[in-house]
Amino acid sequence: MKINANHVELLISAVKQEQYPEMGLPEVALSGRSNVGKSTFINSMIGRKNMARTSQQPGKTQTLNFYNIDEQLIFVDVPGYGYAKVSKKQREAFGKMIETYLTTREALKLVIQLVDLRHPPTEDDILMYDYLKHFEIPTLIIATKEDKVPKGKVQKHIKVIKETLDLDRHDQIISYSSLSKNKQPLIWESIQRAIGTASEQ
Ligand SMILES: Nc1nc2c(ncn2[C@@H]2O[C@H](COP(=O)(O)OP(=O)(O)OP(=O)(O)O)[C@@H](O)[C@H]2O)c(=O)[nH]1
Ligand SMILES: [Mg+2]
Repeated sequence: MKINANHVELLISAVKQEQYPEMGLPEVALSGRSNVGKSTFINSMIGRKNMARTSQQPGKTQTLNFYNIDEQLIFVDVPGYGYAKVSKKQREAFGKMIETYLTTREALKLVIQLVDLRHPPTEDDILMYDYLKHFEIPTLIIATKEDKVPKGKVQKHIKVIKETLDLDRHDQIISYSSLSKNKQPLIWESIQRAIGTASEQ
């Protein structure tokens, strides 16, 4: 199976379970702090500039956005956490929406947890990662914005992230830049491995 993202469409922006698409495709969801680059990551992986809406301001993505990729998988873009300007009420609503999706969705095969390569993971990043592990959700860590870290320091930053998250030995971590798109084949490989069983049925 080769994913070349020739055919990409937004299936739905969902806020509740009844709206999730029922196409029987495996799903890969993005998770991470607001503004870490989740929507940009999706665009870079599918080679589109503005399929998933991005912004320099945090709090851009406010719904669960399901993108059909070549009828082979669905990328689910998710609102970020840790954005102070969102009201308490809205934060709770986002939290509930994401929690429902993560804990009930059978089609979910992988969560791509984005962290910022420049900084140690935040308290929220640690909570999120622990949450994913508690529910035994397969996770791929992408340490993004690699283009902003000097080459010689990348490994050191990766080590800090591994240690701060107390990374499970089964979980892979890949540093990445949505600008340079290096290591994209490695990430596709990892995604394909995660959705493999489902796509072979
Ligand atoms: N230099 C650099 N900038 C990036 C990279 N990835 C994302 N950005 C920038 O980071 C900002 C936020 O990106 P988004 O993709 O909108 O972030 P998000 O995680 O979807 O944010 P929310 O929707 O608010 O949760 C934008 O200005 C992007 O251009 C990267 O790899 N390198
Ligand atoms: Mg977004």
